[in-house]
Amino acid sequence: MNDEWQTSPGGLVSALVPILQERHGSWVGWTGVADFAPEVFGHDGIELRPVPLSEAELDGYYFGFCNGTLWPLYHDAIRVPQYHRHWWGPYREVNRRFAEETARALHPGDVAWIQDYQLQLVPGLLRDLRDDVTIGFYLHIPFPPVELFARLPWRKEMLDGLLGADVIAFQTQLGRHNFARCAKRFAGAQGGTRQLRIADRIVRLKTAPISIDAARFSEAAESASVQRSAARLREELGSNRTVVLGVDRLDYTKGIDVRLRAFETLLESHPADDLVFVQIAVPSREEVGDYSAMRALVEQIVGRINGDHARPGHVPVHYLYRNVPFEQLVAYYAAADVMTVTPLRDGLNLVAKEYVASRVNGDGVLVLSEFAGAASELPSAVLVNPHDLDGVAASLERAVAMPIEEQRQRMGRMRRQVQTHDVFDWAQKCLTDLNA
Ligand code: ADQ
Repeated sequence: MNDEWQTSPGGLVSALVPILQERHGSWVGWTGVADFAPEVFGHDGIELRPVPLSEAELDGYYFGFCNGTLWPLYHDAIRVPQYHRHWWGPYREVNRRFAEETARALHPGDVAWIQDYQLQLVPGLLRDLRDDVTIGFYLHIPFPPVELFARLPWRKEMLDGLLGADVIAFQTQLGRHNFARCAKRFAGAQGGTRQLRIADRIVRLKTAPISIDAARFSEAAESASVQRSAARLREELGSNRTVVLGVDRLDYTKGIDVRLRAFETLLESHPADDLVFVQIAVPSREEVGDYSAMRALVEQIVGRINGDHARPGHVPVHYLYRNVPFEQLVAYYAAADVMTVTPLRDGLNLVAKEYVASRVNGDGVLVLSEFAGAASELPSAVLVNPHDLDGVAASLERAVAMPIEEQRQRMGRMRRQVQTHDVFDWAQKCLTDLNA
């Protein structure tokens, strides 16, 4: 069985695996398959502790409470969050199961580090089971402002869960401040935005924006095979055209519709022969209604733009609805003159950093939403308000026309930031905070 396990791709796993290997740590998680509960086993020098989820729990807990309640609420309620008691029950139950499995893995004095919005009750539940360990929590998505969080019927329970941690870390200062306000307003915490007192305990709050394995992207971008693929892509897309790229999970928070509309506006004043847009969208949470609606909208806009502007041999928008392998993704980053990252709200957004890390020639323009956490680290991007369509179109126009010297100056600053603050640096900082 073990031979069939594969390590998930992505920065979080590559940063945590070496740390867990070095410390002989355990990874507590779901297998990704409903009703499948293998025993604890070792893989790649790490103890893996699967937590089972039934098909019904997957519906109520994951698609329901996590992605129908918390995800929209925490992303500025840009879709209406649903509050169902029959989703809250499974959320509590699954969190309890994770806390129990984690408690079994821990020795006195150990550190437990809990990741993300699906497990916000675990710190409190775990503390009830084990008061001899240090507990950290990291939130990968935004923490909403008090007037939105106030709507959650289980707001007090959620905060009590989080406040079971010794350290809670956020992508941005805004998230940390929002949380501190909510904890004081609804959970009886006292203190400031860096430290809260709750009963007789201190909870420390940190800002620690996550990052990527920047060297892996740069090395791939420099490799002969990726350079060949990038050159071929440029050839196929039209060597004289400016290539504009978007890469996202197909999620309504990502503003894929916004950038397509902005591109459409641009085509009104530019010959379609000069520009080409490539949107790569990885299928995501298709079981949730708001996601299938967003997919339909994106496909409608792509169809409209191509219907209006295509001619034989030239299609203005190339739309790929699929997962793209790593080397090919880097080839797209390397081939794109302009990268568009326009979420209406995003915890951080790794794609922005991946593009920057892949621009080994030092040119290229990043158009980045002010509402992505990454914006606070990358002020040299062309920052846009994704709610202002004319503004996004004007910024896209500016990006397409940006002189090479300006591109290099901006990209140079962004590359230095991403290279010196990679995901290994992030993990080290978080663990140092936890051990302090
Ligand atoms: P996500 O919402 O998934 O992450 P993001 O940070 O952009 O968003 O990460 C997406 C990842 O998926 C990137 O590594 C990207 O390369 C990959 N990806 C996207 N489309 C792809 C495709 N078509 N083919 C292959 N790979 C693709 C959540 C939060 C973010 C936060 C991260 C990390 O919503 O705000 O930055 O966690 O904390």
